[in-house]
Amino acid sequence: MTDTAAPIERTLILVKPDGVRRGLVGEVVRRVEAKGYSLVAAELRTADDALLAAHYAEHLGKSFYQPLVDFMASGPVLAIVAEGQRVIEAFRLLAGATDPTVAAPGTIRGDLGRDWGVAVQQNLVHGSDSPESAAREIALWFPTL
Ligand code: D4T
Repeated sequence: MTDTAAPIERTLILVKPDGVRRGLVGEVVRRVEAKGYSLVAAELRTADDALLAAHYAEHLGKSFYQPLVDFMASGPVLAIVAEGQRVIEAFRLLAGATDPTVAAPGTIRGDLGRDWGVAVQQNLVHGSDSPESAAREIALWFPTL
C-alpha cells in the first residue's frame, strides 16, 4: 500500500467573545502556529445576526440557539482561516471537548476554559468539523477568499 500525501486543507477558527474579552487571542494563535499551521486570514469583528444565523443554521430550533447567537454577538470575535494537512481534525483536537469543564487538560478549552454558569456556551473557540463545514464557513466569514 502506498502512503499518499494528505491534501492541504483550510479550516475556520473563531476565538469567541469570551476568549477575546479574556485576552486569549494570542494564546490561541500561538497554539495554532506552534502546532505548525499557517494563518491565511485573520479579522477581529463583531458578527451580525445574519452571519450568525447562517453559521449556526444547524442549531436553529434548539433550546440553546438564541442564547448562543446572543452570546456570539456580544462582542468581537477573531475569525481565522488556518491551513495545513489535516488542519480541520487537528484544530478540533487542539480545541478539546465542547464542554470546557471536562475538556482534556492540554487542550485550549481544557487548559483555559471553565463553566461560568452557562455550561458549554462560553467555550472560547470554534473550529470547523469537516471539509464541507470548513468550505461553507470560510465562504460565510471570508467571502473574498
Ligand atoms: P463549535 O461548533 O463552537 O466548535 O462547538 P462544538 O462543535 O464543539 O459543539 P456543537 O457544534 O455541539 O455546539 C455549537 C456551539 O453551541 C454551544 N452550545 C452547545 C451551547 O451553548 N449549549 C449546548 O447545549 C450545546 C450542545 C457551544 C458550541
